Amino acid sequence: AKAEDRLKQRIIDGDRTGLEDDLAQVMAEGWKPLDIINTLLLDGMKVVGELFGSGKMQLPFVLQSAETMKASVAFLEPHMEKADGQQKATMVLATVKGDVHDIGKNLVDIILTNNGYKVINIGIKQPVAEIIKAAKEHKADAIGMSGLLVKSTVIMRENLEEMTAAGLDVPVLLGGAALTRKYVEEDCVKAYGAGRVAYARDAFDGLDLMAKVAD
Ligand code: B1M
Repeated sequence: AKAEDRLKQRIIDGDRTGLEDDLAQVMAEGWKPLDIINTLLLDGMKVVGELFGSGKMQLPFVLQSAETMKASVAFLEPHMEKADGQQKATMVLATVKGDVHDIGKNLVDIILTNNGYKVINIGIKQPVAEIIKAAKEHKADAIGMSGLLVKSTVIMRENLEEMTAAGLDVPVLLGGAALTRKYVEEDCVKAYGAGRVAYARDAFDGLDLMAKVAD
């Protein structure tokens, strides 16, 4: 098989032996690190999600796939193009309470950081109080909340209600597989206010939105 196909299969199989050689080979063939992630690796992760969702793959194997994804991103990250110049604006970024999924969140971190933003990544399972605290402490220009579980979409709306109650006036970006644009633009906007909360379909969408709110 070609290194491209092997990489996708490595994510599905959670197979890390020789991973770096394949990544290096694909880069030598002219692939850009972010394109490797967005096409080859995320294609593999999509298959993992389907197998997991249909009961054909068990959790420990999904974890191996996630670890392979993380190792790949860590290997590719130093090879990504970086904008120079001063830091443009600050985002406090978290995966919401009760949710451990962080691959998408960490991609958002990498892409914003490489484009000159300062990202305060406070991690997974973050209660809203921690997000608000960090936003105040770091004088955030934006807050990013990620979450992949259906449950997390409800938590996000509740968080927005609490942020409103706390008098917070920081634009919020929401992202994650279980969200829909409709849910964000209808329910979440009701909880936090029009023009203050936006839906990011993927990490690049997040970058565009960050540029709009912060520059
Ligand atoms: Co979980 N899991 N998982 N899981 N897992 C999903 C989400 C699921 C859809 C799988 C399925 O059933 N098909 C399902 C959710 C079902 C639901 O809620 N309806 C699910 C489940 C059920 C669970 C557990 C409950 C399983 C269990 O314990 N029985 C459990 C939950 C634990 C918890 O959170 N409390 C669990 C655990 C895990 C692992 C730990 C094994 C592992 C996560 C490891 C980790 O992240 N460190 C895992 C994985 C890997 C997945 C799938 C297979 C892949 C997720 C992923 O990393 N995708 C996932 C299937 C799926 O998503 N369809 C699944 C790649 C990543 C880059 O995509 O994070 O969506 P994503 O990010 C995208 C966009 O969404 C967006 O940008 C990225 C692309 O550029 N984005 C943002 C995300 N956040 C953003 C923020 C932004 C902007 C854009 O701005 C702020």
